[in-house]
Amino acid sequence: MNSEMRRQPEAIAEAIRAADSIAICSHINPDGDTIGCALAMRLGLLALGKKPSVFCEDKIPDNLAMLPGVETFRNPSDCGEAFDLFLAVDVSDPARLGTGRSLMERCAHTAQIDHHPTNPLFAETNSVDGYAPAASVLVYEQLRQMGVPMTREIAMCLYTGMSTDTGNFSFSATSAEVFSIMSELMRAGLPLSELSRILFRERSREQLRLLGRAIEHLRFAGGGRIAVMTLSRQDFLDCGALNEHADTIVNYGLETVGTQMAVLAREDEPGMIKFSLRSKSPQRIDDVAKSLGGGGHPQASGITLAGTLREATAVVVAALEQKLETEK
Ligand SMILES: [Mn+2]
Repeated sequence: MNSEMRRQPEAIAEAIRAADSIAICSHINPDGDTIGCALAMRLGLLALGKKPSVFCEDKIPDNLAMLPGVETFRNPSDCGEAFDLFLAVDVSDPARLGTGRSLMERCAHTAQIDHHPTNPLFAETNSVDGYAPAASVLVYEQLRQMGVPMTREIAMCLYTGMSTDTGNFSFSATSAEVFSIMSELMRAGLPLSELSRILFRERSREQLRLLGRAIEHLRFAGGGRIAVMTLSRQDFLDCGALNEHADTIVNYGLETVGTQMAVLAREDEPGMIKFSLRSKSPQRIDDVAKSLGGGGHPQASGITLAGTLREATAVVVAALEQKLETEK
């Protein structure tokens, strides 16, 4: 981890104070944390009398449609304006900004709030804590630092970010800080049971059909310690499903007793294979992801490789098997 990496809420507050118009940018293939951060920050900045706009290159997942302000997201490539400040949230790398990168280059100043240990600190002002379980934790702290009162709407956004990035408060990075923030969100009127149903106990027909396919294709490698699932372009077509419908399927592989690692290979486009990697703590897979040009967290990483589904999967599975072999 970069030794310059630390939380700097005062420095971010200073950058925000000096700005009027602020572009908040989420990462491509958005998840609950990056969207929750952007929308909580938008509400906080509105409360401070600023002019925030939220950006994301990709479609916002359907299960986040209940979040306040979600309809205000714009594609960075549809925006010709420049802003006083560009603020990236939960973005591990400038490439993950997508077309937000050229928006960033047009803005007078840049800042970011993130929690990925691999973050290269790409903004002028960086508040990055590689140990934080969700970027939403840092956004909470930021809003508090700036004196923004907690509201039910902000609580909905921050809960969404914290709960989704911690596997509904179960991953090893889930900290006491998360629960102390949760108690404040509950006092602000967080509709917990309704939101947790939408986020964790409901899925669309397409998602359920796709899950069936992935489990049908489940096989094991590394002497049973690696669960491998694949989804071809044809599987998506047969299920009437979009790429985003596969987003949490990899976790099912890890639910198999005896597995240490799980991988889901999906053919997002013909010849372009996206891998989701998961492992049970303390087993790590981020080093394998990094060695193949990907990145992420110790127990949750991603890789994209060109090739056929079969060839690319063989490369990733061999790298995971080799890691288990060398750690024996
Ligand atoms: Mn995150």
